[in-house]
Amino acid sequence: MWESGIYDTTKKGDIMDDILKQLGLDKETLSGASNGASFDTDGKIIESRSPTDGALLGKVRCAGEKDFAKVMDTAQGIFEKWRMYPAPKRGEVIRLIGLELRKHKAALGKLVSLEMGKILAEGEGEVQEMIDMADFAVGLSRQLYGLTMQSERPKHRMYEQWHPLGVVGVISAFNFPVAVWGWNAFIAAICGDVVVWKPSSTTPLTAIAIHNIVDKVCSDNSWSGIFNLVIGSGSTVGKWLVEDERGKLISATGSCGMGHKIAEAAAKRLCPTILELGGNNAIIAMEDADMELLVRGILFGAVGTAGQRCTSTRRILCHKTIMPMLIDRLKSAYSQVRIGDPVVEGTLMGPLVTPDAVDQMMAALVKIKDQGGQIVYGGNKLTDGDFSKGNFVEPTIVLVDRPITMMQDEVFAPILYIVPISSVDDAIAIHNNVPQGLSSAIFTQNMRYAERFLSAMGSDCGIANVNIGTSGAEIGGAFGGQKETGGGREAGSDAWKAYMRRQTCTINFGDEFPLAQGIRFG
Ligand code: UN1
Repeated sequence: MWESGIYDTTKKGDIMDDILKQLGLDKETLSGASNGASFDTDGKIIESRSPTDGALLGKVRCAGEKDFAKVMDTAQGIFEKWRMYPAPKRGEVIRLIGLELRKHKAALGKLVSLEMGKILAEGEGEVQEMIDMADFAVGLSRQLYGLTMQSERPKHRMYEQWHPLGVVGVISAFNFPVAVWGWNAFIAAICGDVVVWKPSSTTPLTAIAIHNIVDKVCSDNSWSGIFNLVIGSGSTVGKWLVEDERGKLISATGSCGMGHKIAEAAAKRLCPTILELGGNNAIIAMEDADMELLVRGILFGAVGTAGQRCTSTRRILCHKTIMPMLIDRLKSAYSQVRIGDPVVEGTLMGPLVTPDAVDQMMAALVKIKDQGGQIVYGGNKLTDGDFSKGNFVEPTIVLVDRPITMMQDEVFAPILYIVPISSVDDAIAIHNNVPQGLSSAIFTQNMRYAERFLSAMGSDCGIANVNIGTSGAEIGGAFGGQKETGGGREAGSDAWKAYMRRQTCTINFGDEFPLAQGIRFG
């Protein structure tokens, strides 16, 4: 619950009030567990603090165990009706949600920026990503196609159809507090599923705002309860959600460590999962790369969102002939990055999400230096003046002669390694030699290099780009990756199939009883 009078006396309080007003929300009506759930007194209170200056943005009461059970019961009840509502009509509800989100794009973008720390343009971009997803889902609601097969038996017809799964649990991360929920929730909803969302406890206010906007549209259309929200930690609410038999699919975004735990718990009850976990994304820069595009691709990929995307560029595998030039260009570009309050126009890089994230980056840099990494740009916390209360760091470039052990890990911070390579084969071997497999890119004008990179002997990632960076994917494609990234696919293409169950149907319209494989029986 956003309790009244809890805001700091700083300007953050005014911004929050303004956002609340624009979103048409009042502080008292918001809670950490919603749809039919009243508070269980054991729901813990958590705080949401601005990563920019530590100001208190709001307090939220988490869902207690009884709240959670109520939400799951309600969700299950709604599912039994929603699954029989025609898919194109389900799409109509999502269309109305898309319209409502458009109205609130600026305010929601600002709330994301305020609570998570990404710059305003990226905060709004994320809301746009959710709107795009709504549009995509509306179209898809008329295209949940199944195939018709030719039966080997006379007067038999065979086809497959897709039915909803049931209650779908969505566990989202702090770094995309809005868009990733949209990828899952809107697809699940047009598929006829009902969604229970556990957002990151670091960004509860954003989740509450989205939930209220979306649920209002649903209740205006007599469908309240398609989207549900349960706030709390991974070890309580997250665990309940993954283990609850009523959940028929768990879609989770987060670290590889978190993914392992979820996969094990879900596997115990044979519940399918969609896992979108860590990345360790590289750009291969060949000797003929268009420098202008390359530098822009690296800058957006490595510095954007302060290196806190799962698609962030972490490694540059650079042809040795262009390495000195690239380093010079990058240093100059990095020195022009304006670091500061993400809500202020013109800022290019905001803070890291928590003080812990800063500590983790600094600890990683110590190990990187121990392993022979040479910091050629950045490497420090920013602590002076305006930076003193926030989680600010310098974007950092590290040179290594050859890959070091630390390069196997995903550090969720703006650390970029540059490694020399001498051929495309050399680059691809280094590229694939990490546990994760999310996103990848090559910058080249040589079609042989590009096609080699895209071939089955090339990048082993779920996303492979040419002359585009590793981050900033469009929603139309299926999003996700291989190896420790978890193998799940979300958003576009035919990712919807994971949110439905496939049924193969065979109909005999003759008066004989032929068996498949020509078997004669009795
Ligand atoms: C994430 O960081 O979890 O491709 C998602 C991108 C965004 C999504 C990132 N569209 O960078």
